Amino acid sequence: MATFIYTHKADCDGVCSAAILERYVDLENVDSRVDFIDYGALAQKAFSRIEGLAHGSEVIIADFGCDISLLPAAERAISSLNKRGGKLVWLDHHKWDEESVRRLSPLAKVRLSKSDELCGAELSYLEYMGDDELSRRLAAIGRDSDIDMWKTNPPSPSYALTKPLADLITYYNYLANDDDDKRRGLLLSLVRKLSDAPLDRIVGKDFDNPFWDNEMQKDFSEYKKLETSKLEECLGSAETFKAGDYTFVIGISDRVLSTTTVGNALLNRYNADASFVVRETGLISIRRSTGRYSIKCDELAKLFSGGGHEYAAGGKLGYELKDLEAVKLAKSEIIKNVSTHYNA
Ligand SMILES: [Mn+2]
Repeated sequence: MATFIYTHKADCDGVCSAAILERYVDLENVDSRVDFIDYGALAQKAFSRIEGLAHGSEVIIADFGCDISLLPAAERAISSLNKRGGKLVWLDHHKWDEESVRRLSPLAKVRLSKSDELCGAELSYLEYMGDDELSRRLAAIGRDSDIDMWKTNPPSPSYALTKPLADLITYYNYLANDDDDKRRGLLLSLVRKLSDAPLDRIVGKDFDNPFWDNEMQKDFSEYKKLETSKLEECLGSAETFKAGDYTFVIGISDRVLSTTTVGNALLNRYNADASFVVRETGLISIRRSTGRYSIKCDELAKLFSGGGHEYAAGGKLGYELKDLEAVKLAKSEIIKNVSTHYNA
């Protein structure tokens, strides 16, 4: 019997969820495997693995949501797991559609929170490690990154570790590119360092020296150099437009940059009310400026077949930005859709 843990690959909340759950399986002294999940192919892969797990396996998914596109694979995987005496616990704070909640709730222990109530790491901490101080602090980092840090502009994180940790996660995803095993290796080393971390470094306020580990420090410096040059490139070529009573800004972002970082940098540089960060893959991240509660990012994301939170959301264009023509088309499409939305 073993426990299989899947958490969202993309950010501090997912990685801190994994670190907390890693502490749980260590404490319970059970065999375990930590892996990372994301929307699309990675989730399909995870569900087909879960479908074939050995008798009595336990699965925990944290900080990752189900939607209608994943539902058939998820349902099949959990049913098959249950038939073989296994069980699945799913902890999340993304917005689920009703159909997914209705069909998965009888099959698994599904614990959902509102997006800004409890993050994935907090749900993991409360469910499994309620007595553990380090887990409580790791959960606070997840919360800082997902919910609290971006409430002020510019962001002033409560923990020195949050922002550099978010950057390292972005960097490792970048280095791995599409190599799932490489990504797992890089992120897992981070998870192990966090689950074993000295408590005073997790809660530390040393913003100049947040890391306690040479490898983390070295990787972080390399990331910073790359980030600076790519961010300047993006800010320099950004475009603003007005719709409704608002000023919007569009930036084309290299995938090494975290969309959160770029979004906030664009909002600051152009004093805009909301930002559209477009990646080469055609994915769009939408973020509003502090206090612009009247802008609903999830509503704007729907214009691009997406969704998310009111304060931040994402969608897609449906094509890649391979050349300047595609970039031009992307910008004009965003301007047109958003203008139509506010004039309707
Ligand atoms: Mn989260």
